Amino acid sequence: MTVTRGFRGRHDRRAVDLPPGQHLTTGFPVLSTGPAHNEPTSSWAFSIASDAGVTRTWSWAQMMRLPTERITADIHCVTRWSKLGTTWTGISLDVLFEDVDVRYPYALVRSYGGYTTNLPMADLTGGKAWIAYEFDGRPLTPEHGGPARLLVPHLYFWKSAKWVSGLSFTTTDQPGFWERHGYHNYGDPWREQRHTDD
Ligand SMILES: Nc1nc2c(c(=O)[nH]1)N[C@H]1C(S)=C(S)[C@@H](COP(=O)(O)O)O[C@H]1N2
Ligand SMILES: [Mo]
Repeated sequence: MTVTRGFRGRHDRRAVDLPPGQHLTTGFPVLSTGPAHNEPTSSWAFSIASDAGVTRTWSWAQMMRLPTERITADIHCVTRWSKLGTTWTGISLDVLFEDVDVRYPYALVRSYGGYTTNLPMADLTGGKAWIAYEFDGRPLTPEHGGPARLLVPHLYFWKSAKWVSGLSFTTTDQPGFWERHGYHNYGDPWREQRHTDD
């Protein structure tokens, strides 16, 4: 099928913008392995650790004083729904990494409740990943990861850890929860990296 780019309207992005095997959803499905683990902002903290010990911790108040960005991104769940043009407010991980030694090849991201997911550092830097705390102009709801979640929209959405609490730099790649349970280690939706051997 041919789509003339000039004729693409807001509601006609399907053919060109959907990764293989995905379909559009207008809702916002909730996918979690268990109950929501939203931490009150009074006790919420985000910490970056390395094998040299805890490197940096930000309280909610400290995090909210950092420069924020409005992000518009398409999101793709491995269960085949995609949502185009979602809007978020968040803090780029580049901001958090400014005064941290980031000379590590991988990170293991962790969440309140124990969820983990692994990413190469190259996918968390360079304007590709955020700590998101607003969706569609409103505070992130608990079921979608509030008060804050990781947002890495260029990879399948399981990499976007809800109720995020921090990350650890690692020298070797340490698979996270879904990566140990049959999902692909990297998860590029455009290459359909859904399962371990895809
Ligand atoms: N902490 C945590 N983060 C998580 C999950 C989870 O179970 N726990 N599920 C992942 C999966 S598989 C997907 S598709 C998205 C779903 O996000 P949503 O519920 O906001 O749509 O969150 C990801 N982040
Ligand atoms: Mo998912």
